[in-house]
Amino acid sequence: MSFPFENASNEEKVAKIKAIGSTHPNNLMARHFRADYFGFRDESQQNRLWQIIRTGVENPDSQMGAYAQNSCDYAEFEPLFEPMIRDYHKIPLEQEIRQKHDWAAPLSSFNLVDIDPDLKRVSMRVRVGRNLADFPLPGAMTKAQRLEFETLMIKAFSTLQDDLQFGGEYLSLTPGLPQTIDDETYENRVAAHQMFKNMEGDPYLASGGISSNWPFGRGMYISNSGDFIVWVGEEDHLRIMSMRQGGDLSGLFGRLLTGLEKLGGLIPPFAHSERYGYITSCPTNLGTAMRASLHLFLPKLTEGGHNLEPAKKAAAKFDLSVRGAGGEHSDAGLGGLIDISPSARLGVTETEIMRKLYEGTSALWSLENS
Ligand code: DAR
Repeated sequence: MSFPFENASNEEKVAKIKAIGSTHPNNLMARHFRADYFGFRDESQQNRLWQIIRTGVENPDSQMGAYAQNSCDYAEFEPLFEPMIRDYHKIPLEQEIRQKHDWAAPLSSFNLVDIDPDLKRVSMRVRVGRNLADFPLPGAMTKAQRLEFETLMIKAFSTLQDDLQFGGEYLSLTPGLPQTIDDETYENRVAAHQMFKNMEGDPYLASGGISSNWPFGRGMYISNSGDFIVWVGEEDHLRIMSMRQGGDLSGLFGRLLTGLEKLGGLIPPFAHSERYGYITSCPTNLGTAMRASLHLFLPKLTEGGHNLEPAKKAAAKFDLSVRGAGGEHSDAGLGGLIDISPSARLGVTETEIMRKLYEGTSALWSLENS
């Protein structure tokens, strides 16, 4: 039976969190939680605090263990969030947290074929998370707010779909809309790695309220060219991404930036702070809110695809994270196909992320072929 947190006393709540911290030392919420957090806050703030940390209490194996519920939470609950953010993003106490943005990649293009002509058909993807300042974050949205948000995005997409470079269509999961797709179409789009998976199956998101009211207010815009996609209503309000085969990382980033600027001109402002950059549900995504990744066949560094650990260990030296080609919590694919991505999101710029991906790929490719 799950811990009856809502009815527990402050002392019982603190004891539970400390117990998680001792059995799951990597749960950053439990690691940094302070006993007085429940003490000095009024009841409404205590309820908000519980909604923020609930995911880390109900899922002790969490990596971060907290999801912001409103854009203001990072400021209002700073004593809780800052130590977790510094720990995860490896920002020492003496270094000020002040996110900078820079997409201006140097003239020399980052093209993987410069590393090896064999890398001419690599699957690359770069995405950014964005949330509108005018709405609660996904964990705290009501069904009505999710539908209101989707209606706002459908209006913006009705303009974007006439754009020469980004024309496309919006596919909705909300029942009863003109854009609603059937289950088969949805499953096909998921299998094609275009649409996001059913979020109800993710216990971390469920505890954080992020998958509530599924599938209402969820959908995807895809350009006719298929290389520009916007997820609506996933872990953040929007996940805006460019995905291509090939090696031209600079072209991929340029495509995303142009699409992001066009879409941004059609909708209200994004939630952003001087300190934390673009505000996201999960503290792991703050800053650039960017995840740039590519799929590489590394049979040697994955022991034929049976063990991610050697690849993870090698990649960590270049500030890269490794996951299976099937996404978060998946294993290596056939032939040792893995997904590599720079770990840093906060305290680095967009261009630095692109450079880390390029240079890290070069280093791993050399190790694989040495
Ligand atoms: N389950 C969350 C995931 C953290 C990072 N991944 C995200 N945000 N998709 C955890 O705290 O482990």
